[in-house]
Amino acid sequence: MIDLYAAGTSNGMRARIALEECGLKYNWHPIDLTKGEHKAPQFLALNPHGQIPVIVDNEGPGGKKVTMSQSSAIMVYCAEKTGKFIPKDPAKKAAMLEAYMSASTDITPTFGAVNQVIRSKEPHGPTAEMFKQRLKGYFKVWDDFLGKRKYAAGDELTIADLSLYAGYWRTKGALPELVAGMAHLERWASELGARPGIQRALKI
Ligand SMILES: N[C@@H](CCC(=O)N[C@@H](CS)C(=O)NCC(=O)O)C(=O)O
Repeated sequence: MIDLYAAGTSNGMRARIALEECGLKYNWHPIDLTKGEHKAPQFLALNPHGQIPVIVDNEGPGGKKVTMSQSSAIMVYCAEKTGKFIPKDPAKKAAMLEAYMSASTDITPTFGAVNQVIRSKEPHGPTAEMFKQRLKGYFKVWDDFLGKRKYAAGDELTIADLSLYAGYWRTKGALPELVAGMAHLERWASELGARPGIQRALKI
């Protein structure tokens, strides 16, 4: 059994989506960020960065326990453990890696930056706007891509889609204007959002 420590953020949901979609059994341990539970000593023992998500796989490689943070690493770990969502074909895998990194390292950190600026004590409007436009620009490119291919990295559903969906879902919930009017992105998102695994993951 796997233990998942997370909250309903895009990084937290990235880990939960991976577990659900890979069909891995897990215990859900919600971490209340507003109460600072991620800075408590018992949490810092799992991740000294004091950030969610964290998984503890009690039956990791060789039957040994694995403790892991970093939502994108967790996605790869779950996919490799179950043999799902990572293409076997090397060319398709290369496309998947590019798409996956864009979803994980462009979209989510930029959403995080917007959020941090907006929620800061003295929000700086031009900085917030700059990050918002950057995020919208990423989604516009994704909209173009998804007009030409079914899934984020081609004709196969991969962890790039699962990662991108977590970022899309958070952005749509908090800043819907940044993904408005993007028909291809919407077509893709409604297919992903209808998946039972994703629906279970996001029901918190
Ligand atoms: N690179 C990390 C980032 C994790 C992260 O930023 N977690 C946020 C929530 S989405 C968090 O725990 N924030 C609380 C804090 O930093 O104090 C990942 O992908 O998991």
